[in-house]
Amino acid sequence: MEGSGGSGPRVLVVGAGLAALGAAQRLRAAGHLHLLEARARAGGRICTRPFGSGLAELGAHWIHGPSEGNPVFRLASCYGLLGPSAAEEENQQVEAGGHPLLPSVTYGSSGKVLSPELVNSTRAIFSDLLDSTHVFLHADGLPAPSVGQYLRAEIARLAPTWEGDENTKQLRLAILNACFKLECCISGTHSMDLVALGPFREYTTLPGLDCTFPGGYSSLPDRMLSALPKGTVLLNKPVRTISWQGSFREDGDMEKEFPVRVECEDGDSFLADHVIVTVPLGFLKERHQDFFQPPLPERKAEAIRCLGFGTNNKIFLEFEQPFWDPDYQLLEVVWEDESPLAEPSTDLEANWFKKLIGFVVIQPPEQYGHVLCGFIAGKESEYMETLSDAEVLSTLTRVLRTLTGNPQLPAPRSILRSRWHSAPYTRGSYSYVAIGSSGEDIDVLAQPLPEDASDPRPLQVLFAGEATHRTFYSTTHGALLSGWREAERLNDLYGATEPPCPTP
Ligand code: 6YU
Repeated sequence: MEGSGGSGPRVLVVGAGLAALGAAQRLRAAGHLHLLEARARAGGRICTRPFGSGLAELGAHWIHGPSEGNPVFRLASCYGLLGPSAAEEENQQVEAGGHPLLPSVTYGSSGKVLSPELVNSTRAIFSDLLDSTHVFLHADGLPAPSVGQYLRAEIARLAPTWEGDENTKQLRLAILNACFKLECCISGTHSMDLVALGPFREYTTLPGLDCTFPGGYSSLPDRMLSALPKGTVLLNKPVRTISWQGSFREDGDMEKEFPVRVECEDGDSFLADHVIVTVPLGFLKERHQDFFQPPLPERKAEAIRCLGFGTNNKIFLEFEQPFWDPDYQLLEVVWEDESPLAEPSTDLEANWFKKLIGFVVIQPPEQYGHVLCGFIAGKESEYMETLSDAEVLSTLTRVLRTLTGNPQLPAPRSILRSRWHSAPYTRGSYSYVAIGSSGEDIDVLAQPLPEDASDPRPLQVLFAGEATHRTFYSTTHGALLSGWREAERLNDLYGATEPPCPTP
C-alpha cells in the first residue's frame, strides 16, 4: 500500500478514527490512498487529553473484553501499549459481561452510604432481569417492544414479593432506578424505553477484565497513524459531499474516468474509484440527505433513521485531596425518592445532574492525581453540554456535599468534560439498536453501493465504523473490525490476497 503514486485503484477514506485507520492498515489493493479527516487530529471518538497530573479519556475508556478474540487487545498488545496485568492469562479469562468490575460504594441522596447488602442484592435482581432478555433474541412474540418497558413490567410484578418494610422497598426501587441510568450509559441512550428488546442480546461480550491504556487510548491510533506513509492522512479536511455513479475526469487527463468525487468544505475535491465512509451514525443522521449524490437508496436511509445513536458524556473532576476511601474505585449515586415505576422528571434545568450515575476513581493517584470521572447519558447529558464549566462544577460540588453529608466538602480544583453531542462530526457518542430497528438495519448500513452486485463499477461507496458491526457496535473493537472488513472487501475485488503484515 502506498500513500500516493501506485498503479492500483484510488481509494479515499472519510474519517481517521479507528475504523478508518484499520481500513488503511489492511488495504493492500490501493495504489493511491488518502484519509480525509474533518478534525485537526486522528482518533475520532478515541481522545486522550492531559488533565490533573496525568491523562483523561474523553472518549473510549476501556478495552471491553481484553482477550484473544478482541482485535484491539491483540493490536495493543502487539504494539506493547498495555500494562503487565492485561497480559495475565487469568485476567483474560474473567467473564465480566463486557464491563469493568470495580469495587464500589453507594452514596444515597440522604447523605448516607447505602447498605452494601441491599445494593448488591438489588443489583443482582437487575442483572438477572437483564440476563433474561436473552430469550427474546430472534423470538416471535415479545412481551414489550423495548428493554425498558420489559424490565419495568418485571419489576412491577416482582416488587410485591420483596421482603422488608416500605422504606426498604422504596430504597430497592431507587437502587433499581440507578441501575437503569447505568444501563443508559452502557447503551448510549436517553432511556432504555428506546432500546429494542428483540435484538438487545445480539450485542456480544468477550471474556477478559476490562483494561485501560497506561499511555492513553490515543496511543493506539497514534501508533497506527505513524505506520502509514507520510501524507496519507489529511487533517482539517471536512468532507461536504460524496458524488457516486459519476464519470469524473481529472483536468488534462481525458483517459481515466472515476465514478466517485469527494468534495471538501474548503473547496478541494478528490476523484476516486472507491470511498470508504467511516463517519459516525450521528453525522449520517443529520447530514446523509445532502452528503451523498445521488442520495442513498431508501433502505439505507431508513436504516440510518431507525438505528439509535445517543449521548454518553464524561465529567472529570480533580480534587486537592480525596474524600473517598482508597479501597473503592467506583462511587455510585442513588436518589432515594426515585423509582423506575414512576415517570421520570422532564425538567432538565432543575434535575439534569440526577442522571449522573456516579464516578469512577481514576487509578493510580500517584500518576493521575485525585481524579473522579462521572458518566451521564441522554438528554440530561446533552443539556449539561450547554452549561459552562463553572456551572457544572458548582452543581456537582453541591451534589457531592449532599451525597457525602458534608456541607464543607471542598470544591474540585479543576474540571474537564466531553461534549459529544455538540461535536459536529460526531453528534452523539455511540449507536444502539432502537425500537423499530433490528440487527438487519446494521447490515443494511454496512452494505456497499451500488447495491446491484453486477454493476460494472462495484464497491464505489463502502461503509465502516462502529455502527456497522452487527455484534460489536458501540465499541472500538467493532470499529476496528469494520475497517478491516471493508479493506478486505476491496482486497478481494482486486485479488490482493497476501497475508496482512505486520498487524496481528
Ligand atoms: C470501547 C469504551 N467508551 C465513551 C465515550 C464515547 C465512546 N466508546 P470515529 O468517530 O472514531 O471516527 C470517525 C471519524 O470521522 C472522526 O474522526 C470524525 O472527525 C470524522 N468525520 C466525521 N464527519 C466527517 C466529515 N464530514 N469529513 C471528514 N471526516 C469526518 N468503546 O470499546 N470502550 O470504554 C468506550 C466510550 C464517551 C464517545 C466510547 C467506547 C466507543 C468508541 O469510542 C467508538 O465505538 C469508536 O471509537 C468509534 O470509531 P469509528 O472509527 O467508528 O468512529 C447490550 C448492549 C449494549 C451495547 N453497548 C455496550 C458497549 C458499551 C460501549 N462502551 C462505552 C463506554 C465507554 C466509556
